[in-house]
Formats: sequence, structure tokens, C-alpha cells
Amino acid sequence: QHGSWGYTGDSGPSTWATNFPNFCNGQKQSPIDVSTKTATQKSFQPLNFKGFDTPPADAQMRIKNNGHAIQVDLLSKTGKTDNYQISGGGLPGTYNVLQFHFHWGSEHTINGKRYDAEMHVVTYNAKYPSASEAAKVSPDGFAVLSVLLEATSKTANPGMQNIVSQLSNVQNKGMNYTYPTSFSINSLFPADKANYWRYMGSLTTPKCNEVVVWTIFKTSLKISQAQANALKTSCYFNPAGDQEQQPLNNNYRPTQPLNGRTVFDSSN
Ligand code: SG4
Ligand code: ZN
Repeated sequence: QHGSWGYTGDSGPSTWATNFPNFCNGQKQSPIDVSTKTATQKSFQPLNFKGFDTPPADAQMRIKNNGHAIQVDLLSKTGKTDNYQISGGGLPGTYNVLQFHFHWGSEHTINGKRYDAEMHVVTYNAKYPSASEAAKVSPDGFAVLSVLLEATSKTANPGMQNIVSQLSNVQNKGMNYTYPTSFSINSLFPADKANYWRYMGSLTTPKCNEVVVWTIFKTSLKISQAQANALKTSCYFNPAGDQEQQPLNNNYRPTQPLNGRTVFDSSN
């Protein structure tokens, strides 16, 4: 069992600090509850997004079930690593986007409120030769963008429909599906990307490396109840043929203590 982890029972989040002392028992862990009243106002330069509007020509998107989440890997047919990038916004460098994935319910809570789901866009600092190098120790190694999802829309969200429509292709752990045509990442973002919360934390899964600059957008993305239900019921944690098919649901880590860290509020 060594090295395996999950969201329930014997391998659930309450066991991670013991089973992965480096780094799940650290002092700068994620997710957190954002208390909006105690956040510190700070004005940041504009955030820049490269490749988010229109997919780059050689982009290739692959959706997969990795047994922990549903994830879309951002690949390049010509081996480029800089197709999708973020910079500015007080980020300590330019970051290459690797993938995005979903947790449901949300991992971060806002004034104690848990949202229906949360999308994480995972990026690594382009000054490091690879994502695994960036994950080693550096607090500036990764930046993760977080979009909170709320099932309050009467109509299906078109961006989210790109995910929901392919869930049947990634029902079981290990399954993947390559999109014939890439779609705009921007379609999964709220219109307002200028207002967000910012703090220093960790990856939310073992080994919980404390290498992440977190950006949580204040405006949630509105999806339909049917889309939220599809996320919660279509996929499984286990490989095909497993005797005890466990629905892939509630794949979030509980919030972690702030331990004196500052949460910044991007409002000017
Ligand atoms: C999810 O399990 C992703 O599928 C993982 O991606 C990701 O790990 C992990 O979450 C932690 O990322 O934004 N929630 S998070 O802090 O990106 C990494 C993969 O397994 C290292 C590739
Ligand atoms: Zn995540």
C-alpha cells in the first residue's frame, strides 16, 4: 500500500500527514478557507494569459481519469512547452501550463462556503528545466489557477460541456481520450479574471509539495445542475473490472490551517 492514497477510509486525507510526512504535514498546506474580511488588499500588475483564447496550432488536448480526478493534459504535436503560459499578476516569473483538472466539491472554501466544484490549471515556472524539477523545493516552482464552479445556471455552460460530453470516455481509472479539435481554455473561465485571492501553499495531493503560488478567482463559473451531477456520477476511482466500483466523487482535501500566512486580495 506504500505510496497509495485516496479520498476515503484507510488512505484518506486524514492519513496523508502520517503516510507522506514530506510534505503533507507541513505548515504551508493547501487548500485553505479564505476569510475575505481578513485578506490583505494588494494591487498587482495585470495577469497575462497566452494561448487561452484560441488554441495554438499544434495544441492537442487529452482528457483522462487518473484515479484521483478528471484531467485534461495540454499536449503539443511538436513538443512545445510554451504553448500556454501565464505571467504578470505578481507571479514570480513566467509559467508553462501543463494541465487542468477538477475536484468536486471544491477544495478551497470562501468564508466557510464549499462550492460545487473547483478547476485547477496547473503551471510550472519556465525557469526550471521540467515540472519535476520545479516541484522539488522551490516556493516559486508552481502556480495553480483556481476557478470555483457553481451549479446555478439554468443552461449548460459551453466550456464545461467540452468536459461533460467526454466523461463516458474516461469512466474508469487509466482511460483517456484525445480530442479531435482543441477548445479554448478561456471558455472555462469567468469573464472577470482581474479579481482574485493570492497565497502561498502546496499541491493538494501527496506529496503535498509546498511549491505553489495560488490564485483563486473571485467570480465563480456558473454551470448547470445537470453538468454538476454528470461530474459526480459518471466516473470511478477504480480501473475497469474492479469488484467494488467506487464513484469518483468528493475528491477534495479538507481545508488546512493558515499558520500565519497572508492571503492577499487583488482588489485595488
Ligand atoms: C490532481 O490529482 C491532478 O490530477 C494531479 O495531476 C495533480 O498533481 C494533483 O491534483 C495536485 O494538484 O492543483 N490539486 S493540485 O494541487 O499536478 C500535480 C497529476 O497527477 C503534480 C499530473
Ligand atoms: Zn487540484
